[in-house]
Amino acid sequence: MAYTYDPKNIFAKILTGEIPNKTVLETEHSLAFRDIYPQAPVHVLVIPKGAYVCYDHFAQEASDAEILDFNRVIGEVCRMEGLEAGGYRVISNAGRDGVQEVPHLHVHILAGRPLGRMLA
Ligand code: IU
Repeated sequence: MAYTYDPKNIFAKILTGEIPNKTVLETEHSLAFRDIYPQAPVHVLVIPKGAYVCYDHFAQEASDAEILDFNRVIGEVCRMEGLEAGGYRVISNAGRDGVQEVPHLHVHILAGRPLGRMLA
């Protein structure tokens, strides 16, 4: 499948600095920042800096270094936010059925309240 990345999406603008964000952690290949409409006491989004729409796009085109960094940042944010004891949820919405609003790969890290069976 050919992936079409929209360079004007909101997370692309966050990456260029056009739109401000509350950064939690930034590395060479990834950025973690607080969701502007938090659905839990902790709601952090982690995105790769590269132009990837979703996980399957990332898996196909990203370098090993980008994939390693992205996954490490997810775990590191959980550690930095002190989520080990209470637990957390990591979720990524993709495409139409996944109800993905922003077409730049991101995972949600949710924590700080019982999350029940909610998906995000
Ligand atoms: P989704 O998985 O694509 O549905 O999630 C997009 C998230 O991006 C959603 O939780 C929004 O609150 C969040 N968000 C944001 O943090 N900053 C923004 O400027 C916009 C959306 I627009």
